Amino acid sequence: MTSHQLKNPYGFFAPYIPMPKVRGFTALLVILTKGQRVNLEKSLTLAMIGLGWDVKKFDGGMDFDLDASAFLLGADGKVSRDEDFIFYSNLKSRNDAVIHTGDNRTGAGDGDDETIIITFSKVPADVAKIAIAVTIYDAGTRKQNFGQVSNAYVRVAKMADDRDFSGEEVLRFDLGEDFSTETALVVCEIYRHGNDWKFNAVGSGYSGGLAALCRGFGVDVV
Ligand SMILES: [Ca+2]
Repeated sequence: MTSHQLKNPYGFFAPYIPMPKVRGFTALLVILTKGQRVNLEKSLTLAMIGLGWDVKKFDGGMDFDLDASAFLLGADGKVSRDEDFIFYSNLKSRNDAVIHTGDNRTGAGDGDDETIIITFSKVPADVAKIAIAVTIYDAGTRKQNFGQVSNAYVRVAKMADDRDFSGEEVLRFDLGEDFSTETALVVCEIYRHGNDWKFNAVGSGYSGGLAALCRGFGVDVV
């Protein structure tokens, strides 16, 4: 099957890429590039945000622990309370709208390393945007950065229920190799647009790790 241009359900022209058959079936998904924004279809009521990465060879000798997190932001781009920062020590948001399924300490193995589940109907009305980030745990002490990380991606899959971790993949954004000394990445944003939700493939790197991101999003950092 060759890649070809078709009008897809998201309303823009993008190549349809067949999923690898190793997943058990062949489906169609939309591959995004940095900065691209697309509508999430209304039938996507329960979404799994899967984040994955590999670590290049390096001689630090220490474990490389990347952490996914989600910031539930108001219209001003800040959290309205610290509990709206979802990460390895605060796995569930208000109303269970956003759930982090748990910390992976090594990133070993294939497939998603950490996942976040969003139930759109449960997202509180004062949340305008959900920013999804990946940061490097203890990057300063371990002298680690995203220049040592490869194959980072985020993908969105449609879940039939909250145990469906093999649902249909609808979006994927590969972040490429554009990073060097950064220790935090805002991978994507999922935001309200009228009565719909949209996905923005952000892919922006920052220094200062998770603490700097927290300060930027208005979370009190001890
Ligand atoms: Ca982790």
